[in-house]
Amino acid sequence: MPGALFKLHSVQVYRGCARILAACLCLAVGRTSGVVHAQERRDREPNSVYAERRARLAAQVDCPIVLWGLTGREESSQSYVFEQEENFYYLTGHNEEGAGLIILPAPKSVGDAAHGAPEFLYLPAKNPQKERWDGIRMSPADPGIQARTGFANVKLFAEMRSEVESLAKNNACFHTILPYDKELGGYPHEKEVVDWLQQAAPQIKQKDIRAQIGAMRQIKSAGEISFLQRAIDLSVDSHLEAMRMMRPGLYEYQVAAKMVETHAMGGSEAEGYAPIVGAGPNSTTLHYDKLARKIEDGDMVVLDVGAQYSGYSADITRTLPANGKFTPRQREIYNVVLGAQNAALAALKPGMDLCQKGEKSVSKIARDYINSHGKDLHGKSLGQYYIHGLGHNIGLNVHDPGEYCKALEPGMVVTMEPGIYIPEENLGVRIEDDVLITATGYKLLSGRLPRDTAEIEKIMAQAAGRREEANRGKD
Ligand SMILES: [Mn+2]
Repeated sequence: MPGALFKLHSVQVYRGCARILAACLCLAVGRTSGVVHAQERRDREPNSVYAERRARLAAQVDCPIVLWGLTGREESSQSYVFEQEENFYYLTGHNEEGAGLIILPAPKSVGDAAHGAPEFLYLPAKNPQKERWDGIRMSPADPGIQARTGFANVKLFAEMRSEVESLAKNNACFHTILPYDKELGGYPHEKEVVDWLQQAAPQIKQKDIRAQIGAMRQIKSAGEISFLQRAIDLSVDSHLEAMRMMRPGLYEYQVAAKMVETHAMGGSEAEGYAPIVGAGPNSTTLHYDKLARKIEDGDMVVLDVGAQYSGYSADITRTLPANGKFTPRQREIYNVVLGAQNAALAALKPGMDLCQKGEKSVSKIARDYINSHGKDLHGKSLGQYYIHGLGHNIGLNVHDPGEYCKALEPGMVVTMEPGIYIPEENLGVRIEDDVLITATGYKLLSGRLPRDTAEIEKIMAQAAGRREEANRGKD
């Protein structure tokens, strides 16, 4: 078998390729080892990391955990590219359609624990006709599927229901992800899984496992932090590009397009969220996503744009003067927001929280700063124009699971994003950075991107100078 030969004597075979006699063999080896595997765009953590997460979850439950990945039919848009449901991905690293997962509770006796909890990954059957259209997918019959997925038991998805029925005979409950909104059924995927479980095992009580997985997702592994850092670095690059190109006359969508290009060329597989580039009056709309305005001289421009890398999302905002120079009023409001961010950062460490109030609240520190600095046109304090929270966890979702009033812990990654939005003045400012909570304080993961008005003006002036020079060169 060429495959076996390649494995045992790869060096010799490689050298042999130089000889015409062996060329055919090499071609055959190249084809079998290169193309038949399912492909993934994302970088992944080692299988041991996902297995350890499943083991930790198994140790917290008394009933089987039953989950589905997304089917790929959740989205009808023609531009949709499949992305796994986040909790399923967090536990498996599996990013293909139509998978299922069962994790049995960890054995309670010490002797059994060495074997770990039985767990099963369910995958669709191999479908060569479908693969001609959509590409190769993993299936239970693939050679080496256990090593590839990190599961000792990989079965056909069609067998999942009978396993659930059989488990229902010996268990009082199942854990799954229950829909947020019981009245309306929540997201269709969650409702679908719950309905399927209800049909397969009508007598079984369903319990929500969302909070347990959410608590684990809040503390990032070394691998997750490196993916987040990559997403953040690409976003810092795109914000620097935006600073260099920003000028009156451009459309908001042109600035956004450049930023998205920078992310994509750097290996980002998707945006973390729909890009926000809001100029003038649009700078006061928090989630402005129309990108329709022609940027005018004198506009402030809020850019809230972040890349996703291998599933993990950055979340970064800068606010720029369209013409490269802050007016005194723009600078005043900008510096109140910056001062609030710096005050919050100065207090940021484990034990503090993002609660609205209380002794440990960094949110309160930012709000107090805004309320005690600057005024609106009517002499009123500015807190009323700060209409959102100070920060949130980021990770597989740009708004990752987190509890605002829970103490921050080392390994959490959160945003720090105070803002002031004054519609009456067409003046919105938000400054948003991403920070890792460390044992003693924090690390500013987006620290390479300037926040200071003088630094921003300098970068914009240098770029304007280079543009002028280039234009003169054309004459
Ligand atoms: Mn944010």
